[in-house]
Amino acid sequence: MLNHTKHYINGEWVDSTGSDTIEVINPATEEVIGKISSGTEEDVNQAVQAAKEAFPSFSQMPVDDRVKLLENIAKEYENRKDDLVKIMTEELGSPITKSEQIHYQMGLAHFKQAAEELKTFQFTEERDNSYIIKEPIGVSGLITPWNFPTNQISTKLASALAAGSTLVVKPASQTPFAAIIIAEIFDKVGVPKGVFNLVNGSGSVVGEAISSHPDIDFVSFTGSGAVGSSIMKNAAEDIKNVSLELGGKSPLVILKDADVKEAARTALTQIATNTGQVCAAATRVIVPEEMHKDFIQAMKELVTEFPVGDPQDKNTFTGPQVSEEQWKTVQSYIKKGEEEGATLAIGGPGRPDGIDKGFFSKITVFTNVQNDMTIAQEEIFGPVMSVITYKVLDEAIEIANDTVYGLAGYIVGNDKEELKKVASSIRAGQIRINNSKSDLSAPFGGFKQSGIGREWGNYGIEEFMEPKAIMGMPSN
Ligand code: TAP
Repeated sequence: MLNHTKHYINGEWVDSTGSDTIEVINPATEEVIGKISSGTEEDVNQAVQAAKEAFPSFSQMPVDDRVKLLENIAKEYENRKDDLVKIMTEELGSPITKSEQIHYQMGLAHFKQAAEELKTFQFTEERDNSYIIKEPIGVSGLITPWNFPTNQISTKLASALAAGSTLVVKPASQTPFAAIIIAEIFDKVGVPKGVFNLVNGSGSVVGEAISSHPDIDFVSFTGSGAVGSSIMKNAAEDIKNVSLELGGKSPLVILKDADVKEAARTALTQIATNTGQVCAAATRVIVPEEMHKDFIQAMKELVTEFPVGDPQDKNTFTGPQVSEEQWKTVQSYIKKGEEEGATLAIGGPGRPDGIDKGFFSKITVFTNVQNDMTIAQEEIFGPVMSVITYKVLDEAIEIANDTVYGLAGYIVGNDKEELKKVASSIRAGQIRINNSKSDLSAPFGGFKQSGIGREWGNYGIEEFMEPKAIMGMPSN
């Protein structure tokens, strides 16, 4: 049992001012694996005070020293690889190979990327009659979700440190242990006291206390739209800056000249990765009418490449949903899809055959989906795909954009003009063509209800800064 009932405040592990705890459950076994403190408003006040006191000095830390700090964090993160991989397999239920290849690696990459960005980051700019300085924004509150425990937290932490801002972080209560390891890493490398503070606890107490705290200048949040909206309302009270990375219902447009098998594999990978618990996942697949039959057939043949099961098994591709609540949500959407008249082509309700414990869903594909059905409009956050057909490309683009979200878009095909047309027409923050690999120096974030602001690379660092314009500065 992992009992971590302390918070990390002002460079020390300290007891909570409250005595309540929150249990953490392994979603594959349904067993309790540990507990954390259910932090209080007073804990947040202490953490904010520490971050506020640390700000004047940390914001002046020379850039070279901040680069060194980020590099040292990356090195120590590598030293903790086994611990991070193990804990994300247990607390999230991520298959062990994916915990390493995706979760561990992405967490590391953001620290390395921020160090590189900082080496060339333009902190000043001269214009005709003004001198512009980018300054750290101040005390920042970071609130992160459970779906990528290291990635979500490290992109924010790396950007905040690179910018020279100090912070208070609250990780998701379902996956707090990876964040605790990151706190241990920060402690080990000697991040100056008060710069980084971690308060565990529920969103309704600790998260609320962060988003409404008068001494927090900026809140960077990743998670659901509903919570994002409530954070924005709290932040509006004292005109705090916010950055929101919210949900998605991203389209995958398959062009008529695409290889059917490649398209089918791409589509399945999108919903099977991280059990569909990916904000940028393509969950609406828009396929030419004449390709539909072959496409579904190809997916039926390929689905065995994505085994669902024990996260400790190296051959597993897809683990359980993170929690019973999330499993029930996914199941209710599958039921809703059937009720609304979509046709089940693969999977369906309940656990996969042979599994009788854990929050496992089947990889599920619906066909005959109309884009106005609930399963095509709402974020399910599970391994569930809606396949929608189109006759002409303009119709595919219209369907792709017919959503309140705009986080990402995907295209499979070869015709250059068509690829360009679709890429420029989808209203979303990131477009990926033919399984192109990720680029952590490029901005990540959403149009429309997918959010406000951008993470990753220099765009992420800018979020933790304010520009200041100075006019009339004597030249010497
Ligand atoms: P949220 O409820 O949005 O939780 C995300 C983070 O916000 C967690 O740290 C949570 O704390 C905290 N939080 C909850 N209520 C808060 C409040 N009133 N004020 C401030 N912070 C608060 O997401 P979830 O429940 O984990 O998942 C629900 C749905 O959100 C999913 O089904 C999915 O659609 C979406 N989601 C999206 C993303 C991304 S990356 N866009 C990630 C996760 C989930 P606790 O953990 O203590 O509740």
